[in-house]
Amino acid sequence: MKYAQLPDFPADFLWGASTSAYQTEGAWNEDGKGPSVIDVREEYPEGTCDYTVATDTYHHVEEDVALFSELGLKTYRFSIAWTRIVPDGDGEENPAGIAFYHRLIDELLKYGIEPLVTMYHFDLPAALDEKGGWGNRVTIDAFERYARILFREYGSKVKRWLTINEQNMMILHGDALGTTKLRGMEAKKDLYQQNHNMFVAQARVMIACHELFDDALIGPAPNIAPVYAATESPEDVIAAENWYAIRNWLYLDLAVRGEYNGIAWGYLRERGWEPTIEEGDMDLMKAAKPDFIAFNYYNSQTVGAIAEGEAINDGSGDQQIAWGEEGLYKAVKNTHLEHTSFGWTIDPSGFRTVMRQIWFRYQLPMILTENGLGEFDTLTEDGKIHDDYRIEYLAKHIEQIQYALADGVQMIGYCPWSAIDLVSTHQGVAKRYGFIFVDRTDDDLKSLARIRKDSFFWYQELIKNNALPSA
Ligand code: BGP
Repeated sequence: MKYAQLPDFPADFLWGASTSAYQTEGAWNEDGKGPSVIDVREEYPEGTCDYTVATDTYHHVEEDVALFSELGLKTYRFSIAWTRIVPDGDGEENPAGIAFYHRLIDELLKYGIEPLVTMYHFDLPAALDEKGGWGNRVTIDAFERYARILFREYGSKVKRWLTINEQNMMILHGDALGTTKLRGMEAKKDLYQQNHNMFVAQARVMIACHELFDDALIGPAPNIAPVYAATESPEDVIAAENWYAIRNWLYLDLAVRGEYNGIAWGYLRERGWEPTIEEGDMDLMKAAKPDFIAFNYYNSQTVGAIAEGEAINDGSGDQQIAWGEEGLYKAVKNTHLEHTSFGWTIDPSGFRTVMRQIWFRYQLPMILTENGLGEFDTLTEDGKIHDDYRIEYLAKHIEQIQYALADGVQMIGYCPWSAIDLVSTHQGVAKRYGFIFVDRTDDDLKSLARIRKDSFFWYQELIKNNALPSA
């Protein structure tokens, strides 16, 4: 459906930008920080760097926040490294790490930028991982304790919290992200136990947040992708619905309604992967209520039914990771969509689809916490980065928010990935997302100078006018 006129963005719309700790901070072992599962990772895709220096934001706090202010951000979404606060996950607190985030938050508040804080973005403390990670319920207690330290320290300054970033990606693609040592299908039972335990931990933290503060808001932050059926064949439609439920709704149904999605549960039961649910777990999840839904959107997925013994297709993978699963679905190439240089589908209208679906399913305000274009950027001789392709990508997605607003959806903010260049999770530094270029490559740290890209000035104008600049 088209509209003759699209609504304006609400006056208080939260224009922001996102990052995560391990992809930007560097200083991986400074000032008492303990190692996370990311830091102890042994393998990286060929030609990509590790995360030891990253964007070195740890040593550029004032400079970077001044740039975010110049950009006009209303909010900045970043994550706190659990291992800076509690280096081994559940032992002594680290005052230097706690002080670092006070400095960052104070700097943001100085410029009137609202901190939007992710408590956990893939970087589980390595010491907890050694004790069984999320498979061990000790980690639930450790996460609640860590969250309560964050509330104690930053609760008077931070009013919007995100619990766990992309729990579904950690469960579905943990080996690719380096977030779990488990490999292969035989590990799935353990993974779904970890999944359950993470939900219990999240529920405890949401309840604690509401008990401690009257004015703080908290929500989950999964990655949500629409799943299209490859054809009008009823089998393909069912395959798409199944994958939709297992990839997306499992995570939001538990976080919002405190219920296991029926299709996802059927899948787990059929394979013998149901988690052990302890007494009180489901009551706790029912009692925990998020105030909003944050979600990350990059692309859509197109799937079809898979015949017995059929090879898994490599048509159009989920973020280039998931291609299908025996007895469940196969990925199919969507010939209607273009791809980025890194092979991810580009699908702005899929963004509208998920905004509508999430809203009409849960009726909670929504904020987009990641969306963006990973591309090779070139620093040209004029000392600039002419990333018109990124501007086009963002403009097309932002326009979809206006369509969704016209559809009656309550979108309250948009925080694209990423505020500044960082180390990508799968493809190193060469794959850039930021509004601000950072002068380094995968094998040469160079000057680490910050340079405003063309998209920086474009987004700055957009925020100033609270409207898309005319093309
Ligand atoms: C999301 C993660 C981010 C970020 C992004 C882009 O899954 O939450 O941390 O990495 O994907 O992915 P990539 O860096 O692999 O291009």
